[in-house]
Amino acid sequence: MPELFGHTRAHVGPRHALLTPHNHVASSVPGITGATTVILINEAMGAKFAQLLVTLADGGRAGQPAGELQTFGYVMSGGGTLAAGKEKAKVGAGWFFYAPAGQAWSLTGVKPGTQLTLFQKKYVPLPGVAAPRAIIADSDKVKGTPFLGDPAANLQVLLPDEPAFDLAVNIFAYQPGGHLPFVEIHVMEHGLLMLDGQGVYRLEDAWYPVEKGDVIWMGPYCPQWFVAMGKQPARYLYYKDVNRAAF
Ligand code: UGY
Ligand code: MN
Repeated sequence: MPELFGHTRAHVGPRHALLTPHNHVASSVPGITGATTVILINEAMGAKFAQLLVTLADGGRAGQPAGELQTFGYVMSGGGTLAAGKEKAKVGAGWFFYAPAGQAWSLTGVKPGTQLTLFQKKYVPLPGVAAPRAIIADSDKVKGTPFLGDPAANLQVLLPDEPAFDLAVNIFAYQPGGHLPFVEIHVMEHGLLMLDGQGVYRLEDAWYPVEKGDVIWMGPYCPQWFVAMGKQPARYLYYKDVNRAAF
């Protein structure tokens, strides 16, 4: 969508935010070189996690040494060689990885223009439960299920649904006209990237037209609802904190 001079669809508030690609300003992030990196969401916005957008140039590299952060990454376009903990694979568009806290990860040997989004969060261990393992996989191989029985809203859960994980990342695909069945209000936060298509997102008491490339932060208890519009299906990737009642 073109943005009129001096105008933007973006909004940043205490409980939700919408950023469009027209708003992006790059930051330097340790471990990411030969790249344009945008910190889309982090504590400064009010979130308890960070979401980054990384666009790698020829010879660019992204990675971080073992530390207290866990990292989930999803490749939107391009590809390269990914390592996470002891896992290693050649990856392309639609692939994702999970590097637990205490394990290093890297993306090297990239095709110029490779783009990925990262979600990072401090891990909250669960007493008596072993920490999660590293994962590299192709989202095309993850089976989707109709959300609450609705075939117009298909949900792919990318990470294992196990108590060891304190975050989840899913892909929602909606047929045109498909929508969330009700206005959700929940304690979990979301960081969301529109992967395809367009629609209208209700956030608190505002309705936003959204399209591919837009990013949304939904804080705890942010009322939320989505309807897909247009001629093609809409898809979004989203983060949520899970499996911990108090921390
Ligand atoms: O998992 C979720 O909370 C999801 N249904 N929320 C959303 O798509 N905004
Ligand atoms: Mn939700």
